Amino acid sequence: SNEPFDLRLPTPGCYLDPEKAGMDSDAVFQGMTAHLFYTLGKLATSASPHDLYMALSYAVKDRLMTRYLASQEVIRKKPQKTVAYLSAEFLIGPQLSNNLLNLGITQEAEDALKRFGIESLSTILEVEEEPGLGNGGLGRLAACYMESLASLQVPAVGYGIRYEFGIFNQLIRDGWQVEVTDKWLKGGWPWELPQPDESCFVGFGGRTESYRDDKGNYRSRWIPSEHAIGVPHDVPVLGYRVNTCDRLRLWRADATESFDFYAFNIGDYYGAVEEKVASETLSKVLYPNDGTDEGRRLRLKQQHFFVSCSLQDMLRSLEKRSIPITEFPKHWTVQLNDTHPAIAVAELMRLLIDQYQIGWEKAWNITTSSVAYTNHTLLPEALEKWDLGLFNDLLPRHLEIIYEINWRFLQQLRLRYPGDDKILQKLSIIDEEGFKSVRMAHLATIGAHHINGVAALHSDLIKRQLMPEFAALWPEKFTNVTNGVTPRRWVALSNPSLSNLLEEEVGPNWITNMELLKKLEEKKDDNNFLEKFEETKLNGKRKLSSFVHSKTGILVDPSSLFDVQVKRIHQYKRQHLNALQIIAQYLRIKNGTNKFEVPRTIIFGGKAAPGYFMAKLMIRFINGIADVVNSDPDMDGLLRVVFLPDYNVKLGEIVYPATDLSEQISTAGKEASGTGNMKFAMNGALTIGTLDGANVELRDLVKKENFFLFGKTESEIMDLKNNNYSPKTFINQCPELKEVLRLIEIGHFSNGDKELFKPLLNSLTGHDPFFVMADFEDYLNKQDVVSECWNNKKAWNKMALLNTARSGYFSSDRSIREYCESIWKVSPMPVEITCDVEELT
Ligand code: B1N
Repeated sequence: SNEPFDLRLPTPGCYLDPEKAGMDSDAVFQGMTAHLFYTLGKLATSASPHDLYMALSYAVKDRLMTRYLASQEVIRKKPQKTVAYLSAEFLIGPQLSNNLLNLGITQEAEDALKRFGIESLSTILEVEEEPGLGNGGLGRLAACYMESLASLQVPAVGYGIRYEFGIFNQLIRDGWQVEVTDKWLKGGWPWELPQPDESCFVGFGGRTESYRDDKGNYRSRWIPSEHAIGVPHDVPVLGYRVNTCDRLRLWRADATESFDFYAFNIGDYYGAVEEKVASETLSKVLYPNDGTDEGRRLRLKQQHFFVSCSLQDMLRSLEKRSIPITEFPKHWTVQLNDTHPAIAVAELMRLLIDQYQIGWEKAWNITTSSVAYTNHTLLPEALEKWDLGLFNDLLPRHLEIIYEINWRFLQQLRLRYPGDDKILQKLSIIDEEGFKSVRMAHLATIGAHHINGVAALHSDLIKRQLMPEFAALWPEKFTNVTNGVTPRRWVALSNPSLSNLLEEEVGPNWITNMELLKKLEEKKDDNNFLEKFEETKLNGKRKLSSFVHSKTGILVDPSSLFDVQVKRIHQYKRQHLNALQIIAQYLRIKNGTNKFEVPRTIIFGGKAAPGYFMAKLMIRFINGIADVVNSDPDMDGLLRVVFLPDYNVKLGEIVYPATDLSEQISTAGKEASGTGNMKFAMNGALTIGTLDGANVELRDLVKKENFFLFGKTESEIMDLKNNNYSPKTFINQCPELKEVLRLIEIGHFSNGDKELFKPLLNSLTGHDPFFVMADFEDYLNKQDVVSECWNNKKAWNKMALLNTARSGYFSSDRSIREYCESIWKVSPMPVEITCDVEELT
């Protein structure tokens, strides 16, 4: 049914018009046609959905370019402080839908697609592969922050790594997780701009030597034994309905020369190719650990690689504009997303001292006034420590610099705490116990002007537990910025029916001013409105139900309570606590002792680190329970359990709008913030949760009557720990828990296999490091309260509405404003665009 169309190109530059030109459906259609023909070599008549996705994406990318270039011009012409957000992970998710939304041409794109015989935009959006360049919350936070920076018109560059393989794809086979390589680049990824002429050299290994400079001073220089080249691949990050289009600059590692011709000539062909292969391995794959540090050599190489490229890039930007290097802090504010880029402290010192011949004191001043550090975890297994030998081997010059930083720091401490060797040992960058190592959190803390945690409780624990001595030394350095998420992706894009209702009620501005949602509180007793609100949720649940069916074959009832836990699988996040609770409910239904006839669909999603045995066993455990529950006719209409494979950003967009109950059940004190909790609340889910991370603030904001609280507090957990916690005591006090454990033990969820879940059972009944047994009964009781509430649908809807209405604080726009004001000292810089093409070229 394709009608003939003409192949004329759009007038070159027609989309430079600041208002509307190039943004109507006709122009989008013309752009697509041209890209199909010239970029993809396809005729419209034979274009596949993937071809149309590519063509539309290129046409949309074209429409970002004016804003992207104009945003760079603003900085060039009127130098302004720019945020450099350094992160080993950017979990940006699908790009097409977000760019259409931020440009304001979603409808136009849909109309253009109709002319290619495509009835709905969603069929094209579904084709997009997402770049999984992150593990979980930390990487997704970086993506939300880039979007908010652009939307707030703040000049910013995100610096990271262009991994060839991102986080693995997850399959479930016989209940187990199977990892499959993520080939996100295979169909071509239209959103990046390679900039080979802005490549950087990075050294590794070798040795240092001292020499005397012209003035007769002793200096050190580094003679690396290997090199890699970083080639920037830039992704434009457009703000919401503004001209600011910031940049995500991801470095790909290339070999210095594709062949070492000397080695080639003497006949060492394989030796010659070896270095090339080694350096290209650098940006090959993302480490799939969330919250554990493996201390692997290649990981340190990756970190130094992208940090060095990024700092060289910043310094070069000053040179290009003839700005003295000593003015670095006026032009760049460098944020370290956890310690993964913490080598920046040593690398910036090295570049300033060795490359730019700046003296130590001045260099240190420049470094410490530009660098700030965000801590994302207190878990000891996540705190990065590098073996001293490995570090020296890979970065000998950096180690010299770190020794000097440390020596000066320890001198300062000796003055303040005369004779106190303990404190020196404790705060030193070098850990002298056992295998000597470099503590990256200490390097970051000493080198930064601010250190922040990611939720109020977490920031408090950093000061009280993680680094009390540092906090006493520099109280003014320590601060909090509670995480946030972008309402553009997590409400406007993912939940169109809720967004329409919000717009009807409070106007369109809630998208950039989430506090306007407070106005919804007026509707909390308006039956008519509450029903409309419930209807938006039902729409989401229908969509998720059909997704669940298509992926797992399980039929779920959209009118049942959707109870969801999606996040990385981790013992501290306690998916097994949820699983045990399901078994208790199953037993009650079997015994006819269930108090409430509440149909529930319990949904899990999340990946386990490939080397994390317990987490993988938890997945197997959930699937074992799902098999038994879903195949038992007694459970029909009452209980369903689903493990959704391959949880990622794209799937999150389907899950958040469809959730009634959000599970945020980590052991108090362990989850630094959590950000899924925020996405759920915005979309009108109620939370069952502990007083952990940002849950604490969420409960304060939505008010305690609209939050299902359970569990021990952080200080109660500490007390248990300090008083020989014994899970057995809790098991013995709770007959239902005993029954649950017995059922697992006899192999009821493993086809009679009594060995399969033994490690899990032994952990829970032995040490129970995450206090699952201690919190079980309270959790189970609170789940009863949840069911009771569900039976009063009106009361439930009111609570849900109040969650949405009061969640505005968790917009990443608020977080970014706080970073700008209290840490970065940067202000917005609007970007004007004129029609004058000449001015831009
Ligand atoms: O960072 C998120 C928080 O909301 C979460 O609570 C926190 O767990 C998460 C090593 C990490 N902390 N640490 C990591 C990721 C990868 C890696 O290799 C550690 N992720 C978090 C955003 O603040």
